[in-house]
Amino acid sequence: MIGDQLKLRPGELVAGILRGDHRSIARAISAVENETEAGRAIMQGIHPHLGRAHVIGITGSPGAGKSTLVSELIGEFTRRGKSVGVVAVDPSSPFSGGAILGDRIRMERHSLAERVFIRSLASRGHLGGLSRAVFKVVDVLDAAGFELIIVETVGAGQSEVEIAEIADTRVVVCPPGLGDDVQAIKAGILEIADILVVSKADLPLADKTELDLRFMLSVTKHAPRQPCIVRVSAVNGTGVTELADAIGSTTRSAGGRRGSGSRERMRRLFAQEAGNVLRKRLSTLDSAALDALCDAAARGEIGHEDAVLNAIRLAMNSGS
Ligand SMILES: Nc1nc2c(ncn2[C@@H]2O[C@H](COP(=O)(O)OP(=O)(O)O)[C@@H](O)[C@H]2O)c(=O)[nH]1
Ligand SMILES: [Mg+2]
Repeated sequence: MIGDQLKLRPGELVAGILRGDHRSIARAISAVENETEAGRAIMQGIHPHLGRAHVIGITGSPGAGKSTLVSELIGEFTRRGKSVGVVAVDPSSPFSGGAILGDRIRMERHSLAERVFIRSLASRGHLGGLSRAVFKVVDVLDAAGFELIIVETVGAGQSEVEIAEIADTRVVVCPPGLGDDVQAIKAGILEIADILVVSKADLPLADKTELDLRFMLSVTKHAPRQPCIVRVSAVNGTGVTELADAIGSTTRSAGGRRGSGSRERMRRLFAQEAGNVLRKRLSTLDSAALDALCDAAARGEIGHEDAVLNAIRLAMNSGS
């Protein structure tokens, strides 16, 4: 039966991942993304094989030129003999650089196709769930032996924080013509960025964007890290080499997911996950004590905050 043949065998998939087999990788990603039993077994199986990849986060507003940049970087890194995994999280345009990339892969035939793996993840409008999925997909690609893993996400509030948690190197893409937006986003990006890319450097306003960024950096010299600025134009084919060099020189510098920053990252992940676990337990818990607590809260007999803490205690003691 076809159904039987397609059935996921975690052990075989793990072996396939470790061999770098693309079909196994794709199927394993689906399993871990959907949080199936097989997915959990796969994550356990690959656990001893993690921590080798250099993870690069690329973030910026929609249309900033991220996917185009990813495409250029794939070309540059593979020319340097590297293997590259890509995870694109972009609800608006699921890897719009795909066309360019498809052409390139067709041009260079098998060799490149084997050393590059691209996966788009749909945003589920659920930040915790999404970042969890991205962590896992990055781990699968890491276990598969990709030397560089690029994560493309739309930078908007929370997701900038997410990328800081995932990546060893954080690249923030700043397209020309942001105007006052540069000011608006500066607080967030300066804290997380290792590299600021002025994208679409062929456009006239790119000079102004670069000046704005340089000014921002000059007034925040006390910041713990000073990001570097690289101008890139996909149209003119300039700046990609410099960007790849800059990425290379940041390897494992400032913490990253396996470095000194990992304790903080785990703590934030726990805080996020704890909410999910509690929410699930509380909404499914069958408990007379909880019913009584809800009634008491509804009648105003117990303060809201106390009621919530009591509910959490009930959920914790219910075990599972
Ligand atoms: N002029 C110019 N346009 C670019 C450049 N890079 C990307 N674009 C265009 O910007 C638009 C958005 O690019 P895309 O890579 O999909 O941005 P993303 O949404 O950040 O992934 C597309 O129409 C690209 O053709 C560049 O270097 N110069
Ligand atoms: Mg994109």
